[in-house]
Amino acid sequence: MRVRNNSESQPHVTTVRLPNSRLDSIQHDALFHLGIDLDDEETVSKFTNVKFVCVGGTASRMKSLASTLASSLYNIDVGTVGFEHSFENCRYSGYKLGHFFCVNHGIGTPSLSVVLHEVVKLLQRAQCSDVTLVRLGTCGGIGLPSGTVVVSDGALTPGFQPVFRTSILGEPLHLPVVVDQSLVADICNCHQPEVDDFSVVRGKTYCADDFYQGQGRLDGAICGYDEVEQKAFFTKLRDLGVKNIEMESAGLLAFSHKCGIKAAVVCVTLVDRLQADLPDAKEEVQSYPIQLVTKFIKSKLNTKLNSSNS
Ligand code: R2B
Repeated sequence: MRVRNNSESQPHVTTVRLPNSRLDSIQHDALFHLGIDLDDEETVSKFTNVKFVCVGGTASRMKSLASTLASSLYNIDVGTVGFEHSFENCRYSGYKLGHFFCVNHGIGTPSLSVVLHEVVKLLQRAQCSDVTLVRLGTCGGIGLPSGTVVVSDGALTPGFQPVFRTSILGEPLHLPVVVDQSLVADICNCHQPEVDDFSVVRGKTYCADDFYQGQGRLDGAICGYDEVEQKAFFTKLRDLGVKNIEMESAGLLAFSHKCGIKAAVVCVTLVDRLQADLPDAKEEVQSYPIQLVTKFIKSKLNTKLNSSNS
């Protein structure tokens, strides 16, 4: 990302600048899965003021988040919210209003990476600046009751290393997982234990590449281990400081670091994996990351608006 400092007296403005210089010379480009033509200046310009991109697995959770943000940031009644741009197609759904853009990513890093490529290309084309990306997800906890919110301060992948394993031209490619610890602290600080119905913890996340064997479940269609080996896996994770298991954190943190965009992962536990394999949490726990991240975005936007007015 290139840092543009417009004048000595103004704060640094960090404009999205992706590490692919070829993008500048492509004649016609479109975002195939978002259904956006990058030559459509009217649509692209609607995204220029985006400061927060929120992603999460399901379209319904992202719509619920977008409605909550519209109401909380802009006092728009949840029932009447009209987005400046939205799409709901068979792959992904997205909702843009004011400073936020919410989009779902499906399950796992392959699905996530497709949408991330297209979202960050849109941010660059729209000349967005000072963007923060947050994943709001679900996960299994390690020794945490269902409904606990975990803010990731690291992510490990199979092999127990902080690297995202992907491929390039048929060869393995390992990208480092880098976490912005001040962003983690800022999000955690928005928790109000006296008001909120949920607990927040920070810790490492184990990013698996499968929901069943990859996460040590005994109830998959195939299972090549027993209860003792399952327990040893969880003990190892716990000893490494892992608080939760999901399937996207490492990809999101490594990809956004490579693109120079600040990012964080906030997930709610649906089951304590030391007790059970099957998620057992109430539906309402899915609102907990939404509540926490809404407070975070609101506080950051207030700070930005106050500093630009002073
Ligand atoms: C958590 O929940 C999903 C699987 O049910 C997956 O996206 C994840 O990481």
